[in-house]
Amino acid sequence: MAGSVRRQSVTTSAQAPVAAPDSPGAPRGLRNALAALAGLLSAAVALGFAELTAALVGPASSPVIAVGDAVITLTPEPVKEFAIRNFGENDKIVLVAGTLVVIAVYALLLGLVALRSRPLGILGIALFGFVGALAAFTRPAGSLLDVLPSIVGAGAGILALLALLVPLTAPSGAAAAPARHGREAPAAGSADPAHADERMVERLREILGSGDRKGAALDRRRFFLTGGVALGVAAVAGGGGRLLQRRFDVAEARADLSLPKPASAAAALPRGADLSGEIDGLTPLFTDNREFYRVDTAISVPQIRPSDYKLSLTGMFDSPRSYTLPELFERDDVIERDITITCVSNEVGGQLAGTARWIGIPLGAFLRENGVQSGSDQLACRDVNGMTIGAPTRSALDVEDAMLAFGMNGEPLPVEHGFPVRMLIPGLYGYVSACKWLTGIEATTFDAFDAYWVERDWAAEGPIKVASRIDTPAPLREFPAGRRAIAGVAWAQTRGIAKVEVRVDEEDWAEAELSPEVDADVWRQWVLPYDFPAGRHSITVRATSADGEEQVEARATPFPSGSTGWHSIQVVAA
Ligand SMILES: Nc1nc2c(c(=O)[nH]1)N[C@H]1C(S)=C(S)[C@@H](COP(=O)(O)O)O[C@H]1N2
Ligand SMILES: [Mo]
Repeated sequence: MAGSVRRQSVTTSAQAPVAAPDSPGAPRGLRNALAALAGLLSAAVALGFAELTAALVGPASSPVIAVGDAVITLTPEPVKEFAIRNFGENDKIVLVAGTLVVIAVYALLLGLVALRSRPLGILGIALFGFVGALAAFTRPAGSLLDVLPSIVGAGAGILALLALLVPLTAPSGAAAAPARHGREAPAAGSADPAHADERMVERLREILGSGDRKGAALDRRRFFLTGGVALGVAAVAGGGGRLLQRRFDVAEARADLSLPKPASAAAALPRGADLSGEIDGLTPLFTDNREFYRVDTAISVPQIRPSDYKLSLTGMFDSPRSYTLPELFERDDVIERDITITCVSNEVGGQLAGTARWIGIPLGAFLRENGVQSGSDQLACRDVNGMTIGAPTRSALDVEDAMLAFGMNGEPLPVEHGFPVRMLIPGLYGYVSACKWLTGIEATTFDAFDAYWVERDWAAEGPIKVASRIDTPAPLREFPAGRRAIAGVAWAQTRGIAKVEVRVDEEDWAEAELSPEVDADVWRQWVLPYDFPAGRHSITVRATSADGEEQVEARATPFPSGSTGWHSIQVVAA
């Protein structure tokens, strides 16, 4: 038999086995495909064990979440804005999906590399674990323990990879042996103590050596068996891990909480305060909690147990202290207020604004009580993950109805909206006033400290701009010619809206009817019935605040201090 260098020969232990013509040599394409699949399965096992470990350490230590968080932190502002603009509330789902796709591609390549060099394959998974560990550890609230899921995951991934490569690179002799010896004996050599060393070396080479040797046999059956086991283990570990992570969920604790009765209730709504019942497509006066826009940097929503909650005051206070949730709930100055909040990232005509009835305690009184010092011009607000939002101390003290809120539309704050406590300062964009999951307020100065968004070049102070938006008709809609309502909302928190004007095509501006004012901090709906002749029309809206500021016509992007421009849409009457 040509080229049949048998392994029995002691002298060949250092030689690479050479293809035996009768060995079941596998097509190269198939071996590569299976190696790539081995990479993918190993990644699944790694992620599965990481999730399982994260169930012990905490959800934020999961490498996918931690890497996603790191990506958010490191992403340049224009890209982030693009994501908020195009994916809106789904930006985090897109990010996690994107992270998983990158991991999958990496894993496929890693499988191919590992087929050629196992050490390189192992290194590849170790690197993958290192990135996860680094991301988890360097989170603002990260600890050394947070590296554990990545390390355990990488270890499990390496074992899975090695196990999956064995059937792809079984030495040809082994596979061919039974045929040659004509007996059922995969263990032919192992019973013989004389060959024990040789077997060891062989095993070692099998596990660590270059797998892509010519003629290595491919044991498909064993590969799919091992692969099936790997997939099952990954699913059980990952699924179980996710399930166990639910023990961190605070949904139940939130449901068990009852809000204090406010000492000062919201003012009664004026008659006909909400016009949305009469006009299809008009934004309701109050936004349902479930419909409320959400903007934050948290991939996994922070879960704070009410019993663990502590709000710490630090920095330039005369008598700083910390507060538990009952200490806040039991105060006798609890207020209930209707307030519209808006995001600096809102585009002209955008949806990043909402109105709720909030319950909380007055921020100004709270700060004074703790002796906030006159030298402080910034409050560095920290959430439970260490995210920072810098609010001007002046506004926190002086803006009427600025509050530490714990109730939203009759319920404890929804977890996504900052449970159990967030800050609200009417008239400022959320990124400088509305810190959710608030656990720390440090009285400091703008000179001494740049908060998260300011570090990313957003304006340090963020007063909201006068804005108005057309809700109906919807842009680019075709509707029957004739009379129909043009309607929408307008806001200028703390000042109030005095006037909304609408222009159709090149006609004069016409003043819209406004819904009764609920509060200067609440948006106003506006309506203008209009007779549309058949044809194409453009509709433009602009608002004026009660202190006489007209909405700015010039277009500006949200970055760095909020968009400006009149909202204008095209419609067709047929
Ligand atoms: N902890 C924390 N609070 C945060 C943010 C955040 O990323 N983290 N985003 C802010 C921004 S930019 C806005 S516009 C508001 C949005 O509040 P909402 O999600 O309840 O609508 O929350 C603010 N509070
Ligand atoms: Mo925002």
